[in-house]
Amino acid sequence: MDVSKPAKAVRDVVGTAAEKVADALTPDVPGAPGSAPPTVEEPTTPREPLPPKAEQGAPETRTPTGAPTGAPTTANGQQGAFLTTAQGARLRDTDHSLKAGPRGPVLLQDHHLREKITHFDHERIPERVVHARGAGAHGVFEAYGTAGGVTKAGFLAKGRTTDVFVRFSTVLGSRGSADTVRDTRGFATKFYTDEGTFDLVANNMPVFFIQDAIKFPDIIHAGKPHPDREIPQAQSAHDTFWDFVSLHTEAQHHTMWNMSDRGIPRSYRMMEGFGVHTFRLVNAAGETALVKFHWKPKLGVHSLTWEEAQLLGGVDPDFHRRDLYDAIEAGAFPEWELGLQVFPDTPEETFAGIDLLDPTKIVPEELAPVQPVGKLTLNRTPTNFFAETEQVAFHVGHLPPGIDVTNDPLLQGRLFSYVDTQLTRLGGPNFSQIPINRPHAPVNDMLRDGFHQQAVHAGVAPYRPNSLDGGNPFPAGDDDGAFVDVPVQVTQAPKVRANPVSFDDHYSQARLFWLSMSPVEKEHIVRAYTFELGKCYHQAIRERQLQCLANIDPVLCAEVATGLGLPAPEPTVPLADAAPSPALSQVGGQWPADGRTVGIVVDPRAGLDDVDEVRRAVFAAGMVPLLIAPHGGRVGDLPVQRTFATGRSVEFDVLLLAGAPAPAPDASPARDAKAGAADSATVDPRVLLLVDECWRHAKAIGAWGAGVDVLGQAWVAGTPGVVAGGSGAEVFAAVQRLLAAHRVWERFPASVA
Ligand code: HDE
Repeated sequence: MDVSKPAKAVRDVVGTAAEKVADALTPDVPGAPGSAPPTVEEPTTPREPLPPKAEQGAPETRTPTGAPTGAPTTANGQQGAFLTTAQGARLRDTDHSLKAGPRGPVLLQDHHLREKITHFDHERIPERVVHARGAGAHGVFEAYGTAGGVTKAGFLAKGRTTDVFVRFSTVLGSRGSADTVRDTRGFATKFYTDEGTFDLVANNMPVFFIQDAIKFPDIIHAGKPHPDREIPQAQSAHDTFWDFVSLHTEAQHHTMWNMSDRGIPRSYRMMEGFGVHTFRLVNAAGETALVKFHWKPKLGVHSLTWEEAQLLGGVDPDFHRRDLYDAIEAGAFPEWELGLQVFPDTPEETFAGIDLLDPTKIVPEELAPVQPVGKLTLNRTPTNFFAETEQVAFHVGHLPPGIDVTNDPLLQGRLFSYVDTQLTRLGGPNFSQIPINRPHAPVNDMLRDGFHQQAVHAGVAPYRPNSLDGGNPFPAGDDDGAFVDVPVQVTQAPKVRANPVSFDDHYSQARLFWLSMSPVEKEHIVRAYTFELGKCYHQAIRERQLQCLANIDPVLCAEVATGLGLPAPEPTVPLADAAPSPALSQVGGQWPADGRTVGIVVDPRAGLDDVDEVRRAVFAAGMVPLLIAPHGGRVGDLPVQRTFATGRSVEFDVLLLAGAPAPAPDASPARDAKAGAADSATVDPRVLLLVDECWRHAKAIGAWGAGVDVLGQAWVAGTPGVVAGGSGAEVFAAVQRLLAAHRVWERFPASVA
């Protein structure tokens, strides 16, 4: 019988490297599951549970009321070598129901069967109504001590370190939706301070769609899938979203951020974070200041290209989650600086004419610099996604002494919403006793009973005042670190459903953002609006949004109108006289490349000496090399991570070509549609596709040796950001320099100034 080409290739690999197969699977890049390599045979000798993976962290083992237990974090995990019931009785068999004879029926008395099925039936909890799709990690925050002048919060005192858990998220999609959709990202941080937990529940954009929380259900209903067909998932490119934001023009500033590259981050590690609202800080002397919180990523702010984001939605819907966890596992710990913009606490609550209570406005950093107050490092992945990332419960009202809220009407509504939603999502009022939510400060709250109560409260008097429990708990005074409700003066005014007049300006800062963009970023904004509005069915909605764009900028409006085939309207309001804020642009700098991914195409027939050296150089530079070869297993002594069939350019930040591999045995459209018309090619067409995609996504490409021929065949030789010749190490060094700018922007000159 004829052996097909791909089957033969597999046999060849297995045949030539049979003795190495188990070894070939040994992980040397991040991402392999399990803390020990599995054996081919099923293990049958009883042993204790394996330890967690080296990079995994878990909530500290505190009691439900915040006391340290000293137990290892594995104490919260499964115990013992043997399978048991939930009551700890050892079980002999979990594969067969208890039956009246081998042919049944099944007996109702089978407790193990019923327990197993019943528990499984209840494994799901309601997903978050927004921010359902997310990924969390453990870390530590170290304070610089520079905030002492404005706040008495102890965790910001010099040198103080505080454990944190951070959850990143998208807003609109369901739990199983793709990571790379165009959307705002959540950036929620739980600081386990010894004065009580502080939750900084932030986003990667500094403004919001609405000025008043009462409209939150409206914007979310408009952004979620249409209620009749439940499509589209995790998208803003649809009629109801644009219907709302074009009628409700205070959303235009946030919408502009979403249409910019900020809406499609390259990585959670490469996002800024913003507390959005203005908060009020109080220092040890009782003086107050108004502040905005900022997270600044060490790696800079970077984005995907739109086509990458779309391809990743199919090729790797877990792209951001994988990137975060792989980076931590590789030791490339993500870092951010926490910074404050500080404003005087005046009765008007404005700064440079900007209303600090309006969450659709920023204060440009050029007017109020961001002052660093500490550093966040994420250094542990979760041990259990559900226990940690899914059950973590944030709340904007979780504040330590020294930080207080303002009257921002959006913030005020959030103060209600977050507990309310956890009651349903986490099944009752005791969610703060779930391990990931347990405070690292002593808890004595007089809250009692309720579903899933885990504390065993002693005493008889959970009320105040009491004498039966010796008066405990006592109110804390100023010297005991009590929380400070700042006694802000409330202005005498009639009770109204109305906004301050300053909230009526809906366009000036959208224009400020547009004018602050570099030409290439403007191109991306034009194409995002054109794509999204092009996906709407109704012309009336497109026309209405074009009118909003006309009120922001005539060039932007005209470019989008051209793409939609509609006339560009005239503005209906005078164009704002906005000064650009260069800090808003993400291009033009040089940044570290920690944890970036380097794809290396190899040809097993060619020499691999250079490849090994380059691979080591990539590791040494704190990046992750992925070898891409015609087949899996090994090439020479080197492990293959991707084949031409499984690899896709969107997984890599840069591409290196160490060879010009001939079409592999599976380079046939019948086996891999990407192979296209393989017959006439001398290089595997999937390699040419890798080059083509990397090129159009403005990624640096390097080639040496036979790899240089591939550049010619792909028609990219000699173009910007394509490095050829020299040794592998020299090529990698040149590509590394290009990567510092994130992309080779000059490859595509912009048409919008
Ligand atoms: Fe949220 N938001 N939000 N939000 N939000 C939630 O709380 C809400 C807003 C943000 O990883 C929910 O536990 C209202 C602004 C993040 O667990 C819910 C309003 C900002 C997360 C809720 C806002 C955020 C949430 C859903 C308008 C940036 C994910 C599940 C007043 C500063 C937290 C949950 C996580 C989650 C309500 C507006 C950030 C329903 C009513 C502005 C990062 O309570």
